[in-house]
Amino acid sequence: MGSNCETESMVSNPQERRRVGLIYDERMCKHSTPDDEYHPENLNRIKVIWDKLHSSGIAQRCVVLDAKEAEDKHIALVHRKNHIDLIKNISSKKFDSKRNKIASKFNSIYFNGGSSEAAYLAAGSVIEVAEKVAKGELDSGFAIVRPPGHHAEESEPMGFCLYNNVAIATSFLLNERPELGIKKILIVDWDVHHGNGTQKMFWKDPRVLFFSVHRHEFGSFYPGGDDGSYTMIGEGPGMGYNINVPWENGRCGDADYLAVWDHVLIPVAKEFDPDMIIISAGFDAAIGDPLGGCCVSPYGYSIMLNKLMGFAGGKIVMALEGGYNLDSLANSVLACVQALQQHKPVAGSSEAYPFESTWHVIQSVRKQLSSYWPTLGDKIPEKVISWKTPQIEISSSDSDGEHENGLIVAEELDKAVEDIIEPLKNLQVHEDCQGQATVVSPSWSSELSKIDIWYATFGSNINKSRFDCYIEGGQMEGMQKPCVGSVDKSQPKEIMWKTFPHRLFFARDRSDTWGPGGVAFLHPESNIQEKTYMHLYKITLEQFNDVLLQENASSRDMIRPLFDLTSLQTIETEKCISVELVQRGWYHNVVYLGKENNIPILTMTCTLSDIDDFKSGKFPVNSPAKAYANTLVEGLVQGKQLSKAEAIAYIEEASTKPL
Ligand code: X5A
Ligand code: ZN
Repeated sequence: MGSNCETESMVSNPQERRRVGLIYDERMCKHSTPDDEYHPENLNRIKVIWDKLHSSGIAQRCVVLDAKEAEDKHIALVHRKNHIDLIKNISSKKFDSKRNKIASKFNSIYFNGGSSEAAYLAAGSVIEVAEKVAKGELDSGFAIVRPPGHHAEESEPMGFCLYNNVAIATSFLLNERPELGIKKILIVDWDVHHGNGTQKMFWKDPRVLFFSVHRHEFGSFYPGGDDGSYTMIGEGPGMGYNINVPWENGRCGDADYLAVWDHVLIPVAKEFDPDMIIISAGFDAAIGDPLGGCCVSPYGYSIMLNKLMGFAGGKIVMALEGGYNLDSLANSVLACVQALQQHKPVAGSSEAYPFESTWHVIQSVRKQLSSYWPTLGDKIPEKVISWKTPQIEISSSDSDGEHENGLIVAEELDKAVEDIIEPLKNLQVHEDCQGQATVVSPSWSSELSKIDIWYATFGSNINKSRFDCYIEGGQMEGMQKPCVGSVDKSQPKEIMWKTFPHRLFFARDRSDTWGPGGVAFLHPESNIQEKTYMHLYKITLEQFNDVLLQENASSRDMIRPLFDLTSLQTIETEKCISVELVQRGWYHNVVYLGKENNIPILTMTCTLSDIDDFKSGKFPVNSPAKAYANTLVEGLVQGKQLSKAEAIAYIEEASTKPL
């Protein structure tokens, strides 16, 4: 029964670093959208991971393996011939003219000349790492691959996935390398999306326990439908060997994932006793991911991983799936590789406790599967479920990385709560809800509505009536279409003018709102030679998010918040934060301009790299459209900052002086 204990060698020398394999190959960067238009699943994902592992010195302590292309006969273990033929040939010249049309027939798929090779390398690299781990040449490994795999079905690429890399490697070990003794494989799919492809491939197979935790929202979250429901438990001999944990809402974080680990995955893993664990390691449930809307920290991932390291003699193979916030992605992978090396989580702490819905989901899953996994039939103690204090793990110093019931002892708790609140204390929180309740509030919008910031405007929003359109909705003269406004339509609590030592300039050649002509930008770096007039509005962080959304012409059904409490804390030291979620927007760079009455002053503009592109002529620098320039002049005059002549000269200078 269960191998939830460490091997002799691990116990005798806990300091000893484990042999961790890594695979990365630049050829996987060549898979891209046909005209290189922006796509979240892009080459930078694996590049930033590779860079981070090197700059931190971690890669140098790993075993770096060469990528390999998968063989068709191994791919054929899970994919049909028509699918293999398609992926094999799609990048060839003779498909040049048909490629886009073929891609459009599938769900969320693009192809270019580099797609085939990347797909073969991704699948082959996961096989390579898995085989080396199975042989014992490596303790564990991480295949840093793209395109991802878990949505790919038997005869259909989908959801950015071409070949199902993890399923191919799993079938390879079970069917092609029986001599290596890997008879039972646990697949843990922690990508924020359901692993529909993998689920189907092992639906009736009791040798593979497929576990997926994902946003589901009753079937409305990608890939949608009932496949990801907890009632999908497998069929025939595979019954009970398919476990879905479907989140009912976004914003799930460390506490939710760890509750599922402690009360579903880990107990089942003990009973299943796998010979190897393969992780469909997407990091789109990470904090700040633009698609996922969840908030798992690198620390959280390292604990999840560390708990799994107690099984299968530590034989863990990780394969990259999703993950679209480059910083979170790189930091999360780094934390995982460190955990693999050291068999302990990285340093850190987590705030908050699981959602109530998380306990409901856990209980539904346990009930659904209790006849297959008797341990799930036990009742979860009421005291565990009814916690009203944050459930925090400070660090995992004991050998199996678990605290009793996931709880921490009382004196540690006080300190841990203090650690969480400390950095947030200096933020101004409204009287009606102070302290801890704010920190652990489950609803981001009500949380952010309690925080004030100054939104400093330098473009047409210096004109109060124009700014009102962003809050109340509506259209003013010269605008091509109405604004939707903010959810919270209350007026700014205070308004004032200030100048800042930054360069104002006009670039781009048209905007949806004002038509042809340049749009105002602020150079993100300060320069004492320069002076920009800004109109400051004291609004809530929630309203600021709505303005960010409108300034970047994004739709409201995007996952929010774009800019949260963590961003607010970070920006005071970092000075700028590029908001991943609206990366294509021109104003996605939030810049910190200091404080006024102890409230942070924020604005939004372009990034420093855009400045380079404006300078090089890659993006145009243009004078403002007439209607737009008039709005600015009017704003400055009405705000009593400048006379009409001075305002015209000010705008004129900003639009003509070279960058
Ligand atoms: C691998 C992965 C997400 C697809 C989302 C499509 N795919 N809207 O994260
Ligand atoms: Zn995903």
